[in-house]
Amino acid sequence: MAAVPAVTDTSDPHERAWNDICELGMESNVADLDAHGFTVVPPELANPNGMADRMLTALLDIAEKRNGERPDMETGETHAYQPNMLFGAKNDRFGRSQLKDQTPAVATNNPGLVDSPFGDRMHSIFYDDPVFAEALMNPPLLALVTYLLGYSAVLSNMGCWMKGPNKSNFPLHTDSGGLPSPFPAQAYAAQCTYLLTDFTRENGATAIVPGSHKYGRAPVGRETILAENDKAIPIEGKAGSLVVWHGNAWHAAYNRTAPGLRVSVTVYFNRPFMRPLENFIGKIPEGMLEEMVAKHGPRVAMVLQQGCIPGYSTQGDRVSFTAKAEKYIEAYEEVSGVNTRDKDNPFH
Ligand SMILES: O=C(O)CCC(=O)C(=O)O
Ligand SMILES: [Fe+2]
Repeated sequence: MAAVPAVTDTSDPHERAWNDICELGMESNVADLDAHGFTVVPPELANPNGMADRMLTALLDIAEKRNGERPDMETGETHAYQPNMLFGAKNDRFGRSQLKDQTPAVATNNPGLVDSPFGDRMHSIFYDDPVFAEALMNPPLLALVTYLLGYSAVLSNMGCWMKGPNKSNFPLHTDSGGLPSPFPAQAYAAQCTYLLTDFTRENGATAIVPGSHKYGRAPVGRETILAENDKAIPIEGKAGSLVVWHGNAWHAAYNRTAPGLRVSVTVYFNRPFMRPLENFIGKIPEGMLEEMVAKHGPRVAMVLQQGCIPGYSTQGDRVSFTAKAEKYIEAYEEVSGVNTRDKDNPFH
């Protein structure tokens, strides 16, 4: 039984966020987030209507289309021991035509970094299948994101990680969205990871240092070496689980020693004044936004950055960008009763 029960007056955004958590029975996930900086939501809650399997199928199709080869889930041969390449770029195997002027994705001064720590990273997947909008608007995910970042949280990017057997750990880092240390205590970013295959140490699970969201800074130098941090633990969970962590938490990934593939989708959020990794303003195909709003409600437009005003370069742009954003903000506020303009309130 939570010390503060669900409330009926939901005009206060903090109380409203807590109400959402209680209605979903996710009080212990919030306790995990506060105490340890991360939480695992089990498939019973995180995976409605076989959503994880539908995402996996969509991603295998996307990979086949983009790379000309269907990923080998059983052996992981298609993704094994890939070279360490730039995050945004593709390597020799994944997207051969894009192979040009590449630099390593993560610093090579990290001992043991002899191959790619993440295999294939597939970016900009959102438009390829409607299952990704469903995953974005999944109530348990949004309840935790709202708890961390408020009702005005926006999607920074959504992408897939597909990793076969490899030798390199992914180094420890934070997802604090480029904030310099020391960090403010409250979250400015949150990472949500859908596990589409089982995560175990052998399967190359994400690693986390419990409680590190309270360190107030990012790891530097040798602190980034996973093998040297005896406080790091694997985040283990069944396919269909959802892992959420506070942007300030120190995390990494273990190398995969087992055959097969580790597949996950990350849904990364930040506060609305931060520059997102992926740009959704003016990019969503005609009719798709309206369809999503009809299906998921007006918050989907806000989450997809439509309430944000992009950088302008003319007087006219400033005026028309603002008017456009206002339209989405008003529609959301009218239906939800949430006031997202109260910028001093961390839960706004
Ligand atoms: O591959 C992993 O599990 C680590 C991923 C990561 O750093 C992230 O999702 O922010
Ligand atoms: Fe990360």
